[in-house]
Amino acid sequence: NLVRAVYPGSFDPVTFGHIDIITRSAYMVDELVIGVLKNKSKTPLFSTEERVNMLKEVTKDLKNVTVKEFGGLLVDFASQCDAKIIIRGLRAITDFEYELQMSQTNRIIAPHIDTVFLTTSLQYAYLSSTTVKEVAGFGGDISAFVPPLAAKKIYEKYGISN
Ligand code: COD
Repeated sequence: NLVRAVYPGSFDPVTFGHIDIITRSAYMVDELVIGVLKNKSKTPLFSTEERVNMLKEVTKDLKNVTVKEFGGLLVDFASQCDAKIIIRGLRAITDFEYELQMSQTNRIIAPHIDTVFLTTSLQYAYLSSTTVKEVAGFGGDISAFVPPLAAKKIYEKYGISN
């Protein structure tokens, strides 16, 4: 029996914090499916296709990782993938309430699916897609936060040549 997990998120854009969680969880399971949320109410900086392609590019060396987009309920997506595990990353205490609420809700609507939390690696504890966009939008250096490919695309979005 293969152990399969999904790692869902907005990934707008993917950061080293996400990549750290992907690498560590890919090591623990047979197959990891990254689920990129589409149709979020908040307009993302990158289209679903752009976010999927960026994730594919930065995970291409991880042989047991695939990237898919999803809409609707996360637990339905996990079921479609035949995955019983949802992976989430935990940074500071500020993540906790939201994550707890989401995992409890998901377990009530789909008791056979469990959420597993990986604590952030310390060097990425402060890192979020939102702050990356904030820094990039003002022309700041984001090379410590995202892979070069993503940095290039982020600056392009803001019309900044780097
Ligand atoms: N270090 C470690 N982990 C990190 C870091 C970091 N620096 N940065 C982000 N992460 C983790 C996050 O904690 C999260 O676990 C994951 O990486 C992805 O982060 P984001 O911000 O890209 O993704 P979110 O939080 O916007 O994703 C939200 C979902 C898409 C999972 C959620 O909205 C969802 O499931 N939507 C579908 C509808 C549904 O089923 N809702 C749940 C019912 S309660």
